[in-house]
Amino acid sequence: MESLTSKVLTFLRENPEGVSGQNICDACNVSRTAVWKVIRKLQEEGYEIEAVRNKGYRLLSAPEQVDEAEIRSHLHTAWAGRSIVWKEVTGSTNTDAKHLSEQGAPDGTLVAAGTQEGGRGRMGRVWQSPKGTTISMSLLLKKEELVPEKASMLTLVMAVAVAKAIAELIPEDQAQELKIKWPNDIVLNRRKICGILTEMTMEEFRIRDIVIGVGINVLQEGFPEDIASMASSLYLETGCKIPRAKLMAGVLQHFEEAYEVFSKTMDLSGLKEYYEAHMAGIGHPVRVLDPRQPYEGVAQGIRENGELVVRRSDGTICQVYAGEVSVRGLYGYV
Ligand code: BT5
Repeated sequence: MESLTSKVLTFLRENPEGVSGQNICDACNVSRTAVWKVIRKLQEEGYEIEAVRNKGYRLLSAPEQVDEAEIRSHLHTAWAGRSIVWKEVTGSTNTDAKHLSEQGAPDGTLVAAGTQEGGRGRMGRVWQSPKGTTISMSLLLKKEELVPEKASMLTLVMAVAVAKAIAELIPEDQAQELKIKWPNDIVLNRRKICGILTEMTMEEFRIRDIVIGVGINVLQEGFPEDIASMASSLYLETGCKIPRAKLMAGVLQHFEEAYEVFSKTMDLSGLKEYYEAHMAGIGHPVRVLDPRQPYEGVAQGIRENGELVVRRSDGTICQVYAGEVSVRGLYGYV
């Protein structure tokens, strides 16, 4: 349910020149006092809102904070994030989304959190998501057309969406260095700023749901030693303090668009060109950390089904399925 707070915020954002209290009352079907109370609450939270007699309200600045109203006031999607569950603190938003799905949450539900105490990466790895600086969000998909063999492709669809959303909010020259590291990372200046974790739950031989989790390092000013050499944040790399709620809304918007393209063919043929144009390490030597046997080769691109194509030194072509494999540059993380 869209709250009055998020409606008022949306009005203020859509009318940077100002909007009259009466207009808001009429559109939301509430009293002027109700609107005034919301404005006061927002001001207490740190929103700078100017109230001009006979003219109305104007939003001058907003605090860097994330909650349901903030996300919603930036959101222009048809289905992605139309239902939002916001938590200040949680274990893992992916786990939350699965539980909510079990209880009947609809397709497109977004679960987002201020911090995760049990954030997960792939294969049981830990994902760090400190409070106040990161994005932790999970999108629940319950779509008839999604059969199990399609699930891993959604990680790549989301990677395209995240890359596009970030590129829109950082200076163009810096966006040149924004790359997708197959299959599930976004890197900027060769450092990891985002990880994606797609999980599928089966129910009697069919998919009950797919949850796509996205963690983005937005405002951190430093990293713990264990990941300091390979991780970074958008702030550290660009100097831009991007409002997290705005970026989250952008990710959802671009995911919806990318999913639309994906669903036409149910594979990556429509997104392959963008993916490869922004793919880290394409044409370069890589080491494929296959749990059975690691090997080296040159990354060629991706197939329509999302597999990585690697040419080995003996000329053989390997198709790498994302499931259990990581890829490294020969001289570093990327
Ligand atoms: C990932 O796994 O990159 C997937 C991360 C997905 C996180 C989101 S947040 C919302 C949702 N809820 C969850 O519980 N998870 C999802 P993987 O490729 O396995 O990379 C994990 C590795 O990245 C770790 O072993 C660390 O080396 C490194 N790492 C951990 N935290 C990081 C961070 N904040 N930034 C960069 N690297 C990090």
